[in-house]
Amino acid sequence: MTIKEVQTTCCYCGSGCQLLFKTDTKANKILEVHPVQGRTNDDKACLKGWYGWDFLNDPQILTRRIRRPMIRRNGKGSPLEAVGWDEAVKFVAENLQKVKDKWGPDSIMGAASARGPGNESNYLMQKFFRAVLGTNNIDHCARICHAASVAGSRATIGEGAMSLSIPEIEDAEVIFNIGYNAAASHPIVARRIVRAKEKGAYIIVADPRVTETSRIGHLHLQLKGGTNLALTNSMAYVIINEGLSDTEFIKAHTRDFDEFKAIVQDYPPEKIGPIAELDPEDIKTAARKYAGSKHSVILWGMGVTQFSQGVDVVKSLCSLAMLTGNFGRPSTGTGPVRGQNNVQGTCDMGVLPDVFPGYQSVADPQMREKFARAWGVKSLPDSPGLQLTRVPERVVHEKDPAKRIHAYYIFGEDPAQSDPDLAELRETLARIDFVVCQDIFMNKTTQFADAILPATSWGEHDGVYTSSDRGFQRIRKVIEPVGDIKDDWEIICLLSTAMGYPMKYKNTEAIWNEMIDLSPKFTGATYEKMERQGSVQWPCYDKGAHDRGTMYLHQGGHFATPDGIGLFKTAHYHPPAEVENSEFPFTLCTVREVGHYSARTMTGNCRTLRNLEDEPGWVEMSPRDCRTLGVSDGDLVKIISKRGAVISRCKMTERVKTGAVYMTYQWWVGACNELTISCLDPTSRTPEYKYCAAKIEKIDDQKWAWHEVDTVYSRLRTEMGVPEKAVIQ
Ligand SMILES: Nc1nc2c(c(=O)[nH]1)N[C@H]1C(S)=C(S)[C@@H](COP(=O)(O)OP(=O)(O)OC[C@H]3O[C@@H](n4cnc5c(=O)[nH]c(N)nc54)[C@H](O)[C@@H]3O)O[C@H]1N2
Ligand SMILES: Nc1nc2c(c(=O)[nH]1)N[C@H]1C(S)=C(S)[C@@H](COP(=O)(O)OP(=O)(O)OC[C@H]3O[C@@H](n4cnc5c(=O)[nH]c(N)nc54)[C@H](O)[C@@H]3O)O[C@H]1N2
Ligand code: SF4
Ligand SMILES: [Mo]
Repeated sequence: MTIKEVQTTCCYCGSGCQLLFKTDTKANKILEVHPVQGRTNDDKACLKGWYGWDFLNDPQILTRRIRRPMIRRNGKGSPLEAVGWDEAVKFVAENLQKVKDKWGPDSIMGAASARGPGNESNYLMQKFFRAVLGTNNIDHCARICHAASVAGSRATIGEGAMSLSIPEIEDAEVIFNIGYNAAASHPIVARRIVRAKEKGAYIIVADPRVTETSRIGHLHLQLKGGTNLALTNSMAYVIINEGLSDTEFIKAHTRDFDEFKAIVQDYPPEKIGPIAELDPEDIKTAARKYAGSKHSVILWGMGVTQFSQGVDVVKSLCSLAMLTGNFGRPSTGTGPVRGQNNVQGTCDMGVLPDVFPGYQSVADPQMREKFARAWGVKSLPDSPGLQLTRVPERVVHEKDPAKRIHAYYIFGEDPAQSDPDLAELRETLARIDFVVCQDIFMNKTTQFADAILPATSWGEHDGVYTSSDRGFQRIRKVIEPVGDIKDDWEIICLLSTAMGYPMKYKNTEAIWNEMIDLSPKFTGATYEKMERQGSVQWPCYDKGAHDRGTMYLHQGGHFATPDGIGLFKTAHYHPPAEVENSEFPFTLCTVREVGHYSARTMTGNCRTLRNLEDEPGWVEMSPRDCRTLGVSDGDLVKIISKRGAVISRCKMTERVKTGAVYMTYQWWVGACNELTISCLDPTSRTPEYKYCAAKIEKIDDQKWAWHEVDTVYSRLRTEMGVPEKAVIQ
């Protein structure tokens, strides 16, 4: 047996934990995995770091790895046939060209991947879209995630990323944790919050549920879902009217304070208490504590961004930090803690409709010229492209065929599981002329694919991920890929070459070097520096060893806006789009659980994680609601919204308020996105996943219901092509 040790970065959340793999190279098998020292994780990992790599063994529990390219040679309705790479690449290139010739470049949409592939493949994906296809219609899951944080932060403080680093959290004196359940979503970040508490920090948690994170807190603001802006405006009211604001900071570093002040004057705690279902005294305590330190940190997540008013809340949070002078020093500032392992990186690479790599605007003629010259093309498209949440609008709801999306290249995302209002999404995918999926697993979206391009997975290729706190870290090949599959970046090169724009790179480092030379903020972050330091946080401008990167942003109150001045902004609160009513009396909110991850192709195929939890998931309900409906813990119930219905298990818990129910979006049978609403924030176009109206029905015949669940589960597995019984038990 030849044993090899390889260190790599975890492929799940943005905490960026470092893992050491021991493999038997002869047998091409992983023998052992354990966390090792890293900048963000010390030497710790959560259960997904320890057990979340088993999908590499392809045990075929929920779905299976794709091992060969597949195409529907005779068009929609014909079967998927396994083919060689030459034929698959030719098929995709010809079909994309056909759509481009007939309907123009903007009739093609691309979704890239914040998961396994890494920064280099994403850089090439946006280059392919812009330079070869000629459109800015390229986006990724940040849209349905932290896009509101990017938009709201850039409008106020000029930079969309976390201003501080994960390790700095533990030296904060006050942590205001809003709409963020770190204990389930980023356990390694939660550990820093616990450490801060141990060191004496005061922890405030604003969440309508009792969570493992709220249990860390000293003060739990158990607000009504959807009332964040009422709360944050009210906190600003208290800070201003009690003379707790940092007037010197405001004068020296900000603008538009008066407009901000005028809006928040409508939000006295006594008036907001009943709206947000909070004790006015608790709002005052939160405001006083937050304003009482120069090491106050705000951490937020999806409970802020996944609302139709998400951008406004982000602006108000950045304004709270400016109001109290909480920027520009260690252990202070704002933390939109990015979700996926490489969602920060996929944004960094310009996989967004409005920016090139390094956040350089596509609307800026100088930037277009720079990239056009570097990429050897005459010109690049100048108008910002389409956001991926608007694809249904441009397919199902678009009357004019000339304005429709006719081709969709989906690379490492599963919209048919993770986008809102799945019935509408399925109709959208079915109506698009040509759909390409590039993935490692068969998923719900591949069923709609006209061509499937199989890629190597994390663990089977090299590259760089960006952790939530702007840290570039290497990922490394651990085992050899099995099957006729290729690295994502190689697949994009083949397609590009077939479409008349030859792309050739020796390895991921060659791609990385091209990218950093075009992106001033990243120029200093060479592979060599990452190797030496372990992690390089951007901005890092200079390749020299003296530039080690940047731990925190906005040093000395100098913001990332063009003139360095921060802008105060907020808005008036309004309720979510679809509120509870007599027909649908419950509010449905959709969240995460610790052991499973996003669309679950990966954790659903890890034996230990599958054994912890399986279909059809759970719906959290208050004991009072359970009594009223006559259902018990563990019963299957039907959850219904205007858009669909699903079956899931009732989890009776004191942790949720009466009238509010919660599902996690990990389940394929109990798929909550059958129910969610596709209402979007007008600026960030992020869906309101956290709030819609629903009703719950008791199911009298539980035996029938279990049979139904089993039938759907088995049908789904058959559609994925997995055998009746898992291959490896
Ligand atoms: N109801 C509800 N829905 C939600 C949310 C919610 O809170 N509620 N949250 C939303 C959020 S924040 C997000 S980020 C999205 C996530 O939604 P998705 O991005 O759709 O989910 P993932 O499971 O991350 O799916 C990624 C896909 O990438 C594939 N993949 C993994 N590694 C590789 C690789 O190396 N190469 C290739 N080619 N493919 C790979 C996986 O097999 C999988 O099919 O879900 C959103 N959906
Ligand atoms: N185990 C696991 N970890 C993950 C993921 C996963 O799927 N599984 N996904 C990753 C991804 S893509 C992301 S983006 C992150 C997201 O991580 P989080 O932001 O923690 O995600 P959620 O659990 O969706 O939402 C956070 C909290 O918001 C609360 N909330 C709901 N409505 C409101 C409201 O009106 N106001 C306030 N203040 N709070 C509200 C919910 O009760 C929930 O506890 O997690 C990442 N980590
Ligand atoms: S905290 Fe996130 S990065 Fe760390 S081991 Fe868990 S899933 Fe992986
Ligand atoms: Mo996310």
